[in-house]
Amino acid sequence: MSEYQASRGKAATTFNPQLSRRKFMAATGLAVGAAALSSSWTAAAAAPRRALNTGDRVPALIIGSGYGGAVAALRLTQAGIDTHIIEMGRAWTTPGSDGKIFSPMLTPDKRAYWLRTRTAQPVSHFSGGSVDKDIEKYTGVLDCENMGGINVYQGRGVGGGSLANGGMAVTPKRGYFEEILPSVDSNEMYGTFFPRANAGLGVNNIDQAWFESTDYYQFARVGRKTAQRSGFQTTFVPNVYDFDYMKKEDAGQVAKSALAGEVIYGNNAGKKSLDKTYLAQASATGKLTITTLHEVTKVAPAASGGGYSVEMKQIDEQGNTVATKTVTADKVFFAAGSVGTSKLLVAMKAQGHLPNLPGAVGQGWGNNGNIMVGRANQGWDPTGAKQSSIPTMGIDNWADPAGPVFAEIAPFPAGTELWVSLYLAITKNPERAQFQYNSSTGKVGLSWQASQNQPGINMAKRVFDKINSKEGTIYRTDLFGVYKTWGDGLTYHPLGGCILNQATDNFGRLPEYPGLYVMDGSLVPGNVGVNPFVTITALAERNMATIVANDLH
Ligand code: FAE
Repeated sequence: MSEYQASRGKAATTFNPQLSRRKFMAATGLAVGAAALSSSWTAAAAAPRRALNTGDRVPALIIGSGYGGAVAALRLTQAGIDTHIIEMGRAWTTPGSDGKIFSPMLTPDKRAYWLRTRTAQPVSHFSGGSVDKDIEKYTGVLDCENMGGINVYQGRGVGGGSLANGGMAVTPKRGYFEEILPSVDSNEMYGTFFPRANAGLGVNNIDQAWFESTDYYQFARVGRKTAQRSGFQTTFVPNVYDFDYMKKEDAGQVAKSALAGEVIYGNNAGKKSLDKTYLAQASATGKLTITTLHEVTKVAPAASGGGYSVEMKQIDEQGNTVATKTVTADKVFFAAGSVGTSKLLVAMKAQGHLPNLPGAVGQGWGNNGNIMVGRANQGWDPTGAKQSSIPTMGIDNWADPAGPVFAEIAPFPAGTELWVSLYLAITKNPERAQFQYNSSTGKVGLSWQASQNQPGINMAKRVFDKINSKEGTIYRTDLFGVYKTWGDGLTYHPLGGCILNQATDNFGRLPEYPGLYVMDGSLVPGNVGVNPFVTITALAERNMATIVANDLH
């Protein structure tokens, strides 16, 4: 008998074993944040214009179109530089046979996952069994990359993580930011670059009166009430999902996206992903080209004429290589994400293509302390059959040295009452790992071990044990495996591997190779205490301001 079943009587929790796993499939792993906008935004979406070809020479090439890449693209194109993004994923602009661009949430199809034949849902189990299902192999939007000891979830396509994420737009606590990045002028960050990033991303706040009244945030109100009764502080969290659009969804005036549970497989409306914001603006300069379904595999100094030779493979929508190309770029911006950039740079150093890169390249990776967990509420605390997929409330226990946790109160939109409170806890786990090149396989691995999650679990446990004890409730042990309480085998927040002012100079330059830059989450030292994309965007804004002013002419 599971811990859950054993305590049912005591907790008087309502649980329907008949509830089909299918209903959960949509709801699995929703500890995120995300969304898309009205048609005027869609019209502005950045579109690929011309694929690069062997022999091309370009002034600026950006590897990856997530937050770091999008900021670099906007600031370079505004400075008048012809800029080319190489993105391994698709442009998410063409509807499928169902008329929608992205896969439905409850019945994920090939559009949901990056080159997998079976889904890898973050909340992987329900009531004693796996909720995963077979799908067609396709260049879908969400990658679950197994890095040995941990599954790292990442967005794939024009817009990177912004396509798949929950949109939670959190400026980090100033004291902690200063602790992790002491070389960065925090006055400038909090006075100029965080506000610039929030404006560029289109961050907005939920109408609190609507939050208090709508059925769709019952789950968050229950999460808040139970946290506060145990003495924990809660806070509203801004988001890039357009909350006005969401209210119209509720009123039945527009097509539902967040209120239809869409998030980690993409939002068909409502969300200001990067293709609607930074990339659309960069595209509007007329100076941006995006080459999709091309993966950069090698960067090395060009044999003649200066600059860098960049090799890439072109893939089809099933992941098969259909061509290899080599172009030359005067400047190359690595913005392939913490894992993508670190893997590339570690491989280039080990293979002798960029041998002078410092030893700090590949070091200091962390999972932002991510731990997921679910609680079974009392029968009188329903979380609602209707749930918005966009989180907007967090439990803030960061100041407690024994349990430093910022926990997103996550939706579980299964379309039916579950009485489950789900959380994505960001803990202050100090554990770090390194990327290492394996010369026999030619691949780069990550040294993270499952045991390195324990400090994070201990921190989360301090918070949720207290809530359970106060409420007379228990953990759900059926969501992350069979009799497994903690969702500790995955992260949504890979950070580090090429840390600012350690692997790079204080602005993301790789000084051993003038003209090479790092501009993404790999600059952030493993943990930022909140959901990371606002920090990644603001740091990129800061670094690009210096680079544009000093390095371009
Ligand atoms: P990223 O956005 O990952 O972009 C890198 C891009 O490079 C991708 O488009 C790749 O396809 C591409 N790429 C990689 N390698 C290559 C290559 N070799 N050649 C060409 N292209 C390549 O990097 N964060 C928040 O702040 N709030 C949230 O609510 C939130 N929820 C999340 C939910 C989910 C399900 C996931 C997966 C993430 C979530 N995150 C959230 C994390 C956030 O999306 C992530 O920190 C950023 O996307 C990282 O930005 P980067 O620019 O570092």
